[in-house]
Amino acid sequence: MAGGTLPGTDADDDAESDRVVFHVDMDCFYASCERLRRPELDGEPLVVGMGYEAGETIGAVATASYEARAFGVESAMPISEALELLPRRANADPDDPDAPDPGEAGRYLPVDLDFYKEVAGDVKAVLRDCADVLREVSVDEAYLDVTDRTAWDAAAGESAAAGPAEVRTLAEGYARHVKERIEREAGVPASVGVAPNMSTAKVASDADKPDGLVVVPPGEVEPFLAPLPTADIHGVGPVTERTLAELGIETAGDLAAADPDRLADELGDRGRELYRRARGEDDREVTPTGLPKSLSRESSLSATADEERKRETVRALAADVARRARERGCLYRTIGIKAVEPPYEVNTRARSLPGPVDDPDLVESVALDLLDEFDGDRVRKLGVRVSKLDFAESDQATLGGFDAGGGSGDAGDEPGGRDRGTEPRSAATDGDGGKLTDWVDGEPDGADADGETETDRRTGDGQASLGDWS
Ligand code: TTP
Ligand code: MG
Repeated sequence: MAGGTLPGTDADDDAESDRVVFHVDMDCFYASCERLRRPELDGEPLVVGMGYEAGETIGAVATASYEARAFGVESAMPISEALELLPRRANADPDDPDAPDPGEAGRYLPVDLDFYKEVAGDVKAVLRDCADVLREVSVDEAYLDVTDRTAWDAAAGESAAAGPAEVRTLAEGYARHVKERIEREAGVPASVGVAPNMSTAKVASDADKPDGLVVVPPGEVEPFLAPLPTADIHGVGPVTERTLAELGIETAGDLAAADPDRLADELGDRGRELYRRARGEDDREVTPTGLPKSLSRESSLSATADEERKRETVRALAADVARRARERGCLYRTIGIKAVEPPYEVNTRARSLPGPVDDPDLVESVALDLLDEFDGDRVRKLGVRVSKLDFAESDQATLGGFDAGGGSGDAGDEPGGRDRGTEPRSAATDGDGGKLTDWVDGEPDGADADGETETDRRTGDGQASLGDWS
């Protein structure tokens, strides 16, 4: 019977369980992007990270292909440890008796975030096309509300007499379609979790990686979660996991059966939230990705004091940022630059304007003007940012008469000011030691207290601004 409702899923009297939420998480994303442009790396142990180039000593794994994970290599691991587990293929000389066995060696590549963002753009284009509401969480992860595009009904030809877990649903078919489109149009593999709420969809996408498709129909959520270790519940990191273990709570089932007051005593409000998640209760709506607070673009250079090179870079960055602002229909009231001097001295300068503008020439001239302060200085990274954004409809195209030449180095009301701070090091760094701003996942409110977050943690499932500098 086509369109039969699954047993135990009479959604009519429960609007919440009627929702169909997908969580899409790309498989070993940076490594898959590298394979897209170097297909010869398919099937090879591949590590993407930094710190293994000549002269580098510190660095971390950004990601490892599943073949490299079989050797124990994992994200955020120091590169030195990864190299012990999986020697570098370049050192695997068949004529050298002391060299590693080529069959036991891997390829190591540096991070090329710009390229991964391009690929992510292709993925997002598919997702936008397939979702009623799309919430982008990071460069490789998103939630889709597809309730109006599909349903929990059994697919044509499926018998609703089977158990819900066995029946193929329309939702599963749609998820397969989305997965295939991503693979075809962006060229990289994704894992998809399908569930009636966000937190279960998130767990489901992770449950059968890589190339996973796990469907958890309403009515199956609690039994699906129950046997999983608490660490699999979104928001439980190593510290919380230990706290829970001390309470005798090892699985999501234990958590679901625990006393919520006791959990609240130990973990505060998060305790109750995790309790609800373990029971499959999560009524958060999939809301569209929040508007950014700033738009920025930065570019790494091999350290240079060459003025023309620096100015050219800033011009290009300014044009890019201004174009993106215009595309998004947003005005800005602050224009800033960032100049990183080797090794990690981060300088930010910004100037506030009297009013909001959309004026690419002004972005360029203010950015170049701010750059003057670094005349003669060697820089290894430059950035341009517009902030104090205003997305309201407006025709205020330019701000005639603004004196771009005045007050060089005015810190305005931006963070950074004249201080020369040290750039925070993160486990996730781009090829030049800078922070990545785009990949970190959110956890439930307060999860940072767990101490298991990366330096660049963004909270609230991607609510924080895009491209913010710290
Ligand atoms: P993840 O989705 O956590 O990992 P992944 O896509 O590499 O692998 P999986 O198949 O398990 O999803 O992160 C997405 C990208 O973010 C990852 O490819 C590289 C980057 N990243 C870091 O740079 N550092 C980190 O510590 C982690 C976890 C990810
Ligand atoms: Mg991923």
